[in-house]
Amino acid sequence: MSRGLKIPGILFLLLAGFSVHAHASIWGMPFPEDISTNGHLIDDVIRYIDKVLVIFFGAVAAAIIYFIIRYRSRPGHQAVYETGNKKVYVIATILLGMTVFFSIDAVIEHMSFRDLNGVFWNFPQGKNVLKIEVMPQQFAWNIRYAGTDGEFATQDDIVAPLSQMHVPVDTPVLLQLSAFDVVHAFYVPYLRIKQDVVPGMITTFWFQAKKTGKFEIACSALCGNGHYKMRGDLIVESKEDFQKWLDAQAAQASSPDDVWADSGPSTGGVPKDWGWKWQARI
Ligand SMILES: [Cu+2]
Repeated sequence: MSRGLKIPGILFLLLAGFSVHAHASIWGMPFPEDISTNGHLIDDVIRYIDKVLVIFFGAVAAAIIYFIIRYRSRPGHQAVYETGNKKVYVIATILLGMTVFFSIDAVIEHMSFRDLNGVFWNFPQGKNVLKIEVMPQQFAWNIRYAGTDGEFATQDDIVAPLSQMHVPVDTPVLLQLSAFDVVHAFYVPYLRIKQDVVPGMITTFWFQAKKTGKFEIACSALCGNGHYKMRGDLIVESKEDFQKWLDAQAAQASSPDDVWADSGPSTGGVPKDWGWKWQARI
């Protein structure tokens, strides 16, 4: 191999190695189990991005290999200075750019907005929807259910044990979240859900779990030096078990003060805005 080929060759092998490694980890290792009714939509987008990027990367890599071999330096060949501004090059570049844009960006945009408008922003309504309010703080999840009156910010609100979210299986769950201190993000890989939680603002999303069990809630926004331990449990249980648990919590009648975490910088007790009137969504 001539000296001129060594560096691009090594670079190519390195890039190819990284790429194979990255894609093997998507194709070779299964995603976490999808326990939600809508998670497959997210997986579809990820798989599409992965496939189309492999195709483009393969095409670019093959072209580079072809050109470095075809036009390598060798006796009797003179390099040609080419500015690349001939009309045909300009058109070829625009066409290539459009191919990439329409096969990657436009498709992903289409898939995303189809799923957002059809499913993720299409919040469930009706009596069987379970509503939960969540206020994360450094470094725990405060979780609240409406009491028997079905209203939040009233005396009979039920505050769950810290970072423990119980939900019934096969039931739409609608969450409203607002952060106490800094930006956190509510992340449940098994549900394919990741939602930013911002101070002074209420964000909303919904999910429906189709399998019982205990699943990790993680904070996925770097929120301070205890970020790594900001974990919670999502406990999906039968409707009967959930009702039993909720009744037991109501019977304990723990005040929000008993539950509010004081693990970060002193929080000064339960903030006034913990437990808000449920925000109607348009
Ligand atoms: Cu956090």
